[in-house]
Amino acid sequence: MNHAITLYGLGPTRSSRCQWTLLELGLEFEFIEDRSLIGSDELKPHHPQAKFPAIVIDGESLFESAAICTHLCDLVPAAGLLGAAGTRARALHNQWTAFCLSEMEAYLWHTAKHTSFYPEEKRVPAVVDANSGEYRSAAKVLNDVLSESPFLVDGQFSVTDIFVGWAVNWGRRMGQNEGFDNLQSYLDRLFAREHCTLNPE
Ligand SMILES: N[C@@H](CCC(=O)N[C@@H](CS)C(=O)NCC(=O)O)C(=O)O
Repeated sequence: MNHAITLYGLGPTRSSRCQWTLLELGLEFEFIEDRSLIGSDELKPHHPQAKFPAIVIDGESLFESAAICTHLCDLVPAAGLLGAAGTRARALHNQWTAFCLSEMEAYLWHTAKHTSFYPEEKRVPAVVDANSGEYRSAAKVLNDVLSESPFLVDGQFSVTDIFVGWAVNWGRRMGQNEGFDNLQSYLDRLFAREHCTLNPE
């Protein structure tokens, strides 16, 4: 089935999760990459906070990268990137995306805000160490799981790895993955994929 798809995003930001998912699924899409749309009235009909990513599928808007990637995979079940609703594979996908967002990515984002995004007067340096401890506690969980399996769900690549891999790579880029060798091997497996959109720098 053909869909009219427009993705709003920018380079290796969280929109790259959606871009990678679309490429893996073989779906055609228009990619609007325009930094000036962040915070704009033009983007608000698609994302109420005018952030990236946002997507429009057959005229319907959707935001939040986890919701977008999961929905895209539901549109193309034959691609095998996501277990069907009600299966153990889908439950594990839900588990790891929730874990990734709440136990890992939130702490990286908080640190990024307090080290570079916020104006100096709003930054609280004390949060950085606390955030690092929280992130690394969760990263250790993944590092242990990945000693048993190359990927997070049923031992094979899935959209869960596109999603979680982005946060693990952000942790690496922020110097937070030291000592977690399985996370680096995991990223190397992801970097090797043809459609990978993770920032390797
Ligand atoms: N939880 C959201 C995060 C969205 C988000 O914060 N996106 C960033 C880019 S990666 C953004 O647009 N930031 C601009 C801002 O915060 O004003 C998701 O996963 O889609």
